[in-house]
This record gives sequence, structure tokens and C-alpha cells, in this order.
Amino acid sequence: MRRQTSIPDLITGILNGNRLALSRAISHVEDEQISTRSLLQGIYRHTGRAHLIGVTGAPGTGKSTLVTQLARSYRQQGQSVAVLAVDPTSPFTGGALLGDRVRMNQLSGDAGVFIRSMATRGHLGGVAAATADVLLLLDAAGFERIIVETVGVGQAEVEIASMAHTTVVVEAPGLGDEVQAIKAGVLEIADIFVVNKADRPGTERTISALEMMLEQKHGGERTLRHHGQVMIVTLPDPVPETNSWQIPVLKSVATAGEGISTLHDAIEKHHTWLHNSGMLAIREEARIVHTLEALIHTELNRRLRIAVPATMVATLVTAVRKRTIDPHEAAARMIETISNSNI
Ligand SMILES: Nc1nc2c(ncn2[C@@H]2O[C@H](COP(=O)(O)OP(=O)(O)O)[C@@H](O)[C@H]2O)c(=O)[nH]1
Ligand SMILES: [Mg+2]
Repeated sequence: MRRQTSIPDLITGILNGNRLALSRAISHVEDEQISTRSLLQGIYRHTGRAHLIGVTGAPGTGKSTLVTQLARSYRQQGQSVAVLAVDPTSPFTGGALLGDRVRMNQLSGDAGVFIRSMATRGHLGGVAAATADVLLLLDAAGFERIIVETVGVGQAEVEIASMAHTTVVVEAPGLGDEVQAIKAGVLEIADIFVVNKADRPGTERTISALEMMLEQKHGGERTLRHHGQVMIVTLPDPVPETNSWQIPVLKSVATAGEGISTLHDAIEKHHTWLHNSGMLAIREEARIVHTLEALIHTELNRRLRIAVPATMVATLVTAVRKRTIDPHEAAARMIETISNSNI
């Protein structure tokens, strides 16, 4: 059984960089305990300092290997770094190949590194919302760089990647079709592309394919996805030349540590650009809108489930099917029931 620690103690612990307190707090979020809300309330004003780096891409492209190398690179420059893997297939979750374990062990035992994986199932409020809360905890604990790894396939994963300040999309050569496959969701959120496994044939072709897609892409826009809708954050028009970010297409061999310093530099350059261009505030506000929508959505769903009995839902569904009432009318009656229930 988990030892009980009071919320104020947990908050103090997190703010003092106590790893045990941080781990426990993350478990609170994962288990969706009621205490999560007061926990977040206590730490929120201490957040906003970390640079959030999203690393996403298809499974097997070498994200975890790359993230491990990046974390080492940050450590070498004296910056503290947290890694959050939101990936059921991630080596961090225990499915590690020996080499990955060895690499992770080189980082473990270092107080400036914190590595954690997140379960992707069972979050009522959605995995993206739970991840956002864990990111706040890591931020409050004082980590200067937070790297979140996700598999860029599902909508939730794309949503998580879009919460980052800097989103790195990882490709691997020979996945020509997959470049197309992930293009729709991921191209819009990429700030940096990296073609990993550059020791493999086809690297230059993949780089050209990405560069071609970038040329076709309309510049100056970055989209945030939410519930299947797309919120577009648009820069003031016309976009001043100094205000635009040129998305670089880099290459790396993560297993050999090649290309890591270039990637590190590109991430830092993007970080500086976000600050200097004013884009940081624009993106943060878009993210806050997104968070508020998600919270409201979850809360209204909860109220709906409590206030509207299943029998009423069944009756209304049947009525709609029989064309006695239309869907708008049925929805209105359910909403009215919530309003009258004083929940
Ligand atoms: N040849 C080659 N293999 C790599 C490279 N980077 C990672 N790998 C290997 O690719 C496999 C998948 O790597 P992993 O980091 O788990 O990918 P992820 O699923 O994207 O997180 C592992 O066996 C890695 O050792 C690379 O640059 N070149
Ligand atoms: Mg992985």
C-alpha cells in the first residue's frame, strides 16, 4: 500500500525537488485521485519555467534512443531534464532491449534527470489531460527541459505533442509511405524534423520528401488539434520575415550519438525564437484554451452521466430512431435535466 502523505507535504516536496514527492504526485494524477486538483492548485503558480519538448513519430523510428541521447546532451551542459514517455511500447516501460537499458542506466542515479512513463489507458479525462497535469508537476519540480515522447499515430498522441513548446517529429528512412501517412496529423505540429537511422539507405530520399512537403506547406501557421477540430493559431498577417521559423530537416544516428548536438542546438534555437518572436505567449494561450475546453468537456460529461438516468437516454434514443423527436430536441431535454438537477 502506498504511504499516505498530505497534499501540503507533497506540494512542498515537489517545489523542493524531492523525487519521491514528485513520483507520488504523478501517481495521484495517474490514479485520478480527487486530491489531484488541490495538488495542481498548489503548484500551478510555480510552473511555466520549463521548456517542453515533444518528440513524436512512428514506432521504431528511434525516438526513445534519441530522447536518451538528448537527455545526456542536456546533462552535459548542466541542465536538468525530465523525460516522460507516453508510449506503451517504449523501452522506458520495461520492454527494453539490453542496449537501451544500458543507456538509461547511464542516466539513472543522476539527480538532474527524472524518467517516467505514463500509462495510456484508463484516463477518464483523456490521456492528453493527464499528461498535461504531469507536465505541470515536472515543471514545478524545477526541471529546465522536459521531453515528452509519444507515438505519433493517434489523435491523443498528436494532441500531446502539440502541447509542447517545441515539437520534434522523428522519421526513419525507407518509410516513404509512412511519411505520407503521418503527414496529415503531424506535419502541422512539427517545429523540427529529424530523420533518424541515417546510417540506413534511403536517408537522403526521406529528407527530400520532407523538404518537398514543407515547401508545399503554407508557412507561418501551426495548428492545435482538439476533439477532431483544429484550432489554428495564425501569426499576424503579413508575417514579418524575422518572425518566421524555418522548419529544419535534420538527420541523426541515435545509436551512435551522431547528429545529437545539431538537434540539441536546433531545439534551443527554436526556444529562443519562441521567446523573441512573441510566439510563446500565443502558443501558451492557445494551449490554455485547449485545456479549458477539455476540462469543461470532461466535467459536463461527468454531470451528464450523473444527472441523466440511463433509462431516460434509452427512451430518448428510441424516440429519435422512431422519428418522434429529432436529435436536437433529445439533446436539449438531456441538457435541461442537467440544469434542473443542481449538480
Ligand atoms: N540503425 C539504427 N538503429 C537505430 C537508430 N536509432 C535507434 N535504433 C534502433 O531502432 C530500434 C527502435 O528504437 P527505439 O528508440 O525503441 O524507437 P521508438 O519506438 O521510436 O522509441 C532499437 O533497436 C534501436 O536500437 C539509428 O540511428 N540507427
Ligand atoms: Mg519509444
